[in-house]
Amino acid sequence: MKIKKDHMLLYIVTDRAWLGARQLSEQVEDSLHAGATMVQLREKDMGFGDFVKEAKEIGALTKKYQVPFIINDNVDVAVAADADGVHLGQEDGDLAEIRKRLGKDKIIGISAHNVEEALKAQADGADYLGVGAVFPTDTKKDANPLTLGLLKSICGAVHIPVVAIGGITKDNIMNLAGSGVDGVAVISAIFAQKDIGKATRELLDLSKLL
Ligand code: TZP
Ligand code: MG
Repeated sequence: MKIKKDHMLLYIVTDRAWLGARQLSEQVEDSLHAGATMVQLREKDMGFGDFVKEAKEIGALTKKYQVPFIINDNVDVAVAADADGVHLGQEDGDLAEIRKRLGKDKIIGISAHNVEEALKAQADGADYLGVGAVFPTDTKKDANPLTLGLLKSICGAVHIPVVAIGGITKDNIMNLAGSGVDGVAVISAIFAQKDIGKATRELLDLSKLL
């Protein structure tokens, strides 16, 4: 699957922290049903076998809703589960090598925190950029906040799609208007919510106004 700017509108990134008695696949499907435009499976503490099994399960859902399915960090899991692509940080390996391994049809997203990283990722063949943290967040403890001015500079410097991430909620998303982002990537604003469908619809409607 090739990435389009519209896939960035509401990019949901999973987190098991707020599962309670529910299954992750149920939460993801609630959001897909309500219009989530892209899904990233993010597991920081899961063994390979379980990660692949879960990736196949979530991947089947994203196929049903025809949205891209991305694995955070783990290229081996993405290959084993035949995901649509991977999302990598600056320290997660050599983009050229990973591109060779995945092939040209898979999606590679890269986290960028300044114009230099953004331009390098684009030149090296990244399909989209994740840029943040645009607001303070408790979800990723080591995320450094970046100014809206810098976000705007990054968006202006590249032609590939850019998604903002970090602390985005329905109450602050409109502060991103005019920055040039193509959409928002969120964890807690979806997965920590009681009514995931409602949270998805609200954020998606606002994201379309950016
Ligand atoms: N990368 C930068 S901030 C962040 C990640 C993964 C966490 C986003 O989570 P939330 O709950 O949407 O702030
Ligand atoms: Mg990473």
